[in-house]
Amino acid sequence: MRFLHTADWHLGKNLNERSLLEDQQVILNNMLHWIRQNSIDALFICGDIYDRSLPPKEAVRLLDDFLRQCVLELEVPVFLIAGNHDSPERISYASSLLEGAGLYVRGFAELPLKPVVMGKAHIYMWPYTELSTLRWQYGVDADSMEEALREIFSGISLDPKAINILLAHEYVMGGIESESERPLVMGKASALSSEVFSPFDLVLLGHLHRPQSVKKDEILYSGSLLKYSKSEALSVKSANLIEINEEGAKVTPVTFPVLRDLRVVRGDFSELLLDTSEDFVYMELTDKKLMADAMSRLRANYPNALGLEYVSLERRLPVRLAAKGTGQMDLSSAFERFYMSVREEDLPADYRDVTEKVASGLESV
Ligand SMILES: [Mn+2]
Repeated sequence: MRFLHTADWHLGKNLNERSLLEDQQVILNNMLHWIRQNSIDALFICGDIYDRSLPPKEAVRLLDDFLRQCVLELEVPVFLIAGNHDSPERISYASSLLEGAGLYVRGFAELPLKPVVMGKAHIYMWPYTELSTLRWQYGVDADSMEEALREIFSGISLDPKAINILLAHEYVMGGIESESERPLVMGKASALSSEVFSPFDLVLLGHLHRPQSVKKDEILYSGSLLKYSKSEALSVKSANLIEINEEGAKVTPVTFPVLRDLRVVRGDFSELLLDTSEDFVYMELTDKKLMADAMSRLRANYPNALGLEYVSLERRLPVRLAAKGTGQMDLSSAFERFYMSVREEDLPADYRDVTEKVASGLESV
């Protein structure tokens, strides 16, 4: 059997106030194209379908369009669980009706856990659920998520002849984080040991945005659909093709073409102006002093620039100001000092007139 495992689509996400919807649409179209060419038995989407619990309508439309094509046109069943960014109620709307069509959705945990059977594969779906919900609404007597899951998983009578697959959205110890995940709970209290999942043959996860296996060919993160932070600039995003045969599971990463890459460009101002790119770029300027209007001038070459940072700036400003004892300075002298530190030139005379007027006005208040 062949499955495709993906997660953390975060549909409707903005990055530095830029909508990623067009990028998400392009990669999902390319994923559909791949599914059309490479027959699979099901698609697993392991949580954080949307970026927020109340997604923008364009994101809802994008998911609707994808699911219609995948489930109805390509006749590939889709299994989808809620992550910590999703609203369980909204995600699971009409889910019992949709099951008949081949769309299996779990917004809420269903206890006791029962599998969806697809031949030899028994698929268990565990949407993201908070410990307090398990304790107060499901009556699970546990002090930690680890204890709760042990209790829940030990209550399942797994078929030893089946390939038991768990879909979940959790943080498993040993996994490497990026900057774009929202912690499941504050601190590391949500990290689960991989032993919790030992009843299952294969655990397919969402939550960590970097594709990785916590346990080779057994406990896997597909990673997010796209790069969602500067820290992911160098990572390669993929989905997992999982082929199950007599010997076990074979996992192969699959990448899909993107509309534009997200990367870091580094150099001094004049070097950066020599190139142009439509990519999402974070610019790291190596100039030792601030350049006037750097961002707006570079935007002409990098229309999708997301950020600019000076990485070699000589940070003399606080030292210089402190050394001169600005606490004792009058306001216009302090401003003059500040201007000289930033611009490395004298404060023009007409500026000085203005600052003196403003300062004396403020001091008389
Ligand atoms: Mn996520």
